[in-house]
Amino acid sequence: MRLRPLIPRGAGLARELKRVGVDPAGIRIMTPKADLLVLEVDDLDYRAALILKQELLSLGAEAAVSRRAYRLGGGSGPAVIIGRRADLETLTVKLARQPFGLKELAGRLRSFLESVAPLSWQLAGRRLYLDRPLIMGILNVTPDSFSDGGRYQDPAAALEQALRLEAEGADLIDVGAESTRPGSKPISADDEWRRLAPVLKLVVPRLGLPVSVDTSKPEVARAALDAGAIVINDVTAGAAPGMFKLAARSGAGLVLMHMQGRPETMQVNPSYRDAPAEIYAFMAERLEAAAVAGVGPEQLVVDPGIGFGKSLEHNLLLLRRIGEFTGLGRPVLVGPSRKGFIGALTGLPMEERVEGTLAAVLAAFQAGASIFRVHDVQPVKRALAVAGAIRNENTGN
Ligand code: HH2
Repeated sequence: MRLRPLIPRGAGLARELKRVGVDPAGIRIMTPKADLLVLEVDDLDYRAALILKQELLSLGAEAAVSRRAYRLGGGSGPAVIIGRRADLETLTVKLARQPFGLKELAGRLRSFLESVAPLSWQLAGRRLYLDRPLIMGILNVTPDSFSDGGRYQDPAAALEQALRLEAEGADLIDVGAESTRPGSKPISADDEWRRLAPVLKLVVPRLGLPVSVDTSKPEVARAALDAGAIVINDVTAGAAPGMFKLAARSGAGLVLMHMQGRPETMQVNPSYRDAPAEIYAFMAERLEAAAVAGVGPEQLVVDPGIGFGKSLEHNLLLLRRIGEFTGLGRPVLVGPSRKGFIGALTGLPMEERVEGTLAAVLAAFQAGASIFRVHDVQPVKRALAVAGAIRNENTGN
């Protein structure tokens, strides 16, 4: 089975929209809408072709199949898939459960999407490509984070840790000054910035990697961007007024994470009818709200928020079905690192959750996640190098 693009993708559209006088934010929102892929599958079982057509129609896309596919008696032949990238991403998830060679098609389609048009993440002036998994190393400059609280508050210790994470293979470093562990109390913007400022001042110029700031306060995010951070990691998915506007104006990357409730009480009684479906709908709404505020789709990444208002079962379900979130058309980030669900499953304390973290990262990677927020960069880097090579003919290095 082979996949072949029939029509080159719409390069040059951004130039044409600029000529028409479209606002740069508008160009960022509109160009992906014209990003139509037309792909021929050279040989597909006719039963598969008809399922393919149904699935694509349900997404508002199309599959052109031979008239012969509708005759009794079976057989196979070529088919043509027509859809936007986001539709085809969703299709890979849907086809993975279907018979008659569609599972194989799902795998080919996913590799194809990654190779011809890897998703990318725009961070102010920089762009990260998702043709391989990315690692976001965690640097908490808090007194009370659940696993590394109090260790890197001193700016010199923070710098040393950031350089270690870089040397171990992190692709970006996420600096956080307010713990969001279950039961934690919020702190003021002034206190948060007092912790962050000296660390960012020291770390940003010394680090070759993009720096992300883990905050949900626009005033803290703005100061961090001024200090050289180029990603905002917002565990409230842009809830505070002004956060989307800040991202739109600055062009910074923005992680939209889902949380049910607030850290103080979120683990009291988390409840969902269907956690992945509800969180998917939430994310679709936040992506839309961000786009309306002028944030370019390429700046955005989605994260279901492991441990944020979720029971053990919810966390497992989300990791198992994380591939569904690729249907949103943006890279999926996941942060299982050393979290409570690993302790619950293994009976092990924080310092002994590396293997559990690795298992969660690899399962999520295989299911479709592509950015991993972790404390233990080196083992995750090594494991993903192998898992990436198995999946993609791509070494992950
Ligand atoms: N988890 C934590 C904090 N920030 N951001 C994203 N996008 N996704 C996550 O899963 C996530 C996050 C909690 O972990 P940690 O930073 O280790 O602890 P604390 O909040 O206690 O500082």
